[in-house]
Amino acid sequence: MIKAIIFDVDGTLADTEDGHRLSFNKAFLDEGLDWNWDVAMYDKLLKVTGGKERIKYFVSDFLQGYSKPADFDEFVKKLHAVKTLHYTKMISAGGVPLRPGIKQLIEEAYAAGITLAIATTTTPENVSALLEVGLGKNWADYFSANGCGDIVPHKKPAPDIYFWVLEKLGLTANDCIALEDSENGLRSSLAAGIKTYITINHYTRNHDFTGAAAVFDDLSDLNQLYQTAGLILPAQPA
Ligand code: XBP
Ligand code: MG
Repeated sequence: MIKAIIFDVDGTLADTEDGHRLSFNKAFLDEGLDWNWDVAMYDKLLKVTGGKERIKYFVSDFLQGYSKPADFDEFVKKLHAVKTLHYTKMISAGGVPLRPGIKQLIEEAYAAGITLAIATTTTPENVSALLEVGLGKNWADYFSANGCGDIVPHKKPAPDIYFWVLEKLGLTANDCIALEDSENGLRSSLAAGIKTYITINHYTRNHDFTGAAAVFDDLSDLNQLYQTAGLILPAQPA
């Protein structure tokens, strides 16, 4: 019997990555940098999770002739903080809705007594902004653990964030299922031994989902997930 559902955030709860991309570009502008990530570039950069790590990846692998400022780590931290301000402002203004079926799944699973948790690479501020809009100001009440960003030393595809959540919940991997959208996310949850269901998006549709329990376009028909995962939850109207 599944005791808990662990949710990834970006790309899974909501299609947020273009919101992130536009926020990075606004931060570059604010900081006087002539960098601009279009969809094609961002698609490449999504190979690396974590906004700070992604900026460093861009500088090391895609920028020619750029001389790093003296305290590069501080520079990246500040740039990422500016980006997060832009992103939370955009999300709080209702910029990005939850994906189909997500709100209903969270409400039905919570009502059925299934433990819910979050395991994400993004920052806690970004999670709060997204779920305050999507689930209301008491959104945190749904979740027994909220594993975000820098709380663990190694981000996805490392399993750290999923191990952190399992520890917090006091559950084993076999008690849980995970919902993810990307190859990095799947590798992370599988490395933690957690059965994982995928919903794809335009950035991840061609990723390698070997090992996933199932791959769905989205959760607009929750019965697909309920039946495949063996979740006994209110049936959807036929
Ligand atoms: C996706 C990520 C994040 C976001 C950007 O997280 O890798 O880095 O792309 O957010 P997940 P930050 O799919 O694990 O939710 O700039 O806050 O990292
Ligand atoms: Mg994701």
